[in-house]
Amino acid sequence: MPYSSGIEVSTGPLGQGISNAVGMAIGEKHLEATYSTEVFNNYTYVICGDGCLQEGISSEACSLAGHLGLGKLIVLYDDNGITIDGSTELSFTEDVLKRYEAYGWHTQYVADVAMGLDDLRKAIEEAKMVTEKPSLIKVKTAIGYGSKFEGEEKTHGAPLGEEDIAQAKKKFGLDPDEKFAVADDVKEFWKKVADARELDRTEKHGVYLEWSKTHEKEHAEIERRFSKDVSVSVEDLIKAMPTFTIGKDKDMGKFESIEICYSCNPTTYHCILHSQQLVNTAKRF
Ligand SMILES: Cc1ncc(C[n+]2csc(CCOP(=O)(O)OP(=O)(O)O)c2C)c(N)n1
Ligand SMILES: [Mg+2]
Repeated sequence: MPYSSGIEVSTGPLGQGISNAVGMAIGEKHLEATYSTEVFNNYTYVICGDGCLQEGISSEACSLAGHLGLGKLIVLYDDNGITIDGSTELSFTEDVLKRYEAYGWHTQYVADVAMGLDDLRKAIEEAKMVTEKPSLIKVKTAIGYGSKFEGEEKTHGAPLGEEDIAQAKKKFGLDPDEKFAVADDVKEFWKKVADARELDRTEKHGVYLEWSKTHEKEHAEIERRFSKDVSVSVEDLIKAMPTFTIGKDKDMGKFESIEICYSCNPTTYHCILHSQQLVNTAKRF
């Protein structure tokens, strides 16, 4: 299994990224519980905005995350008080932290990140200590920080313009005539981060290889999962499925779909299926 120092998912549809993250955190918990906490122990971080938390899909996914107690899921909510159309006062005035608390999440509030990141770092460390609940950290920010339009929806998508960019660069001590430039100290900082991550990745891979020596069966299974080899063709899967006769077999639909899920199970054990209305109403478990 090639160890990765990180997997990033960026999405356009609001609510989708945070919902993906819930799936990724479920995946981590499942692998950890099935194989080893030594080998599988990553965190899933989310940076999301007001729009993501307005979307219905995020409510459903985050409710499940709270129910499952996904302690390694940490969400940073960019509370900038602005969406594409203007102030959040126009359409989003609920108490987000209270809602997430009701979902069973651990919640925190960081009032400022402009003057330093210590409070945010502390909040992330605290979130990591809470192992039984997912964490939401509401972080107060300003959209378009440094622009003349700071705090306004204009900075959401419209170009700031030459003059505004130049004055913002001056404010941050950058040369306004230099374009697409990355300052040396920034490059240096990220080089250090990349080196540390690479070291971490190599160390974790070493732990996995060591563990694999005494867990041959599990090692083979993990390698199979990560090579995306389901070892079965779609044709064979279809052949293994039970057949039903329309009009003869009662409860068509619900009943058959669970039977089909079960017929796939021995070969697709690495898939997590989530279904509704299939247990009691279809008299199956
Ligand atoms: C499902 C979905 N609906 C609508 C949009 C269009 N849209 C793009 S950004 C945005 C507002 C997002 O506001 P927020 O998340 O607060 O971002 P900010 O303006 O603070 O950067 C909307 C409605 C979208 N991308 N996805
Ligand atoms: Mg916003």
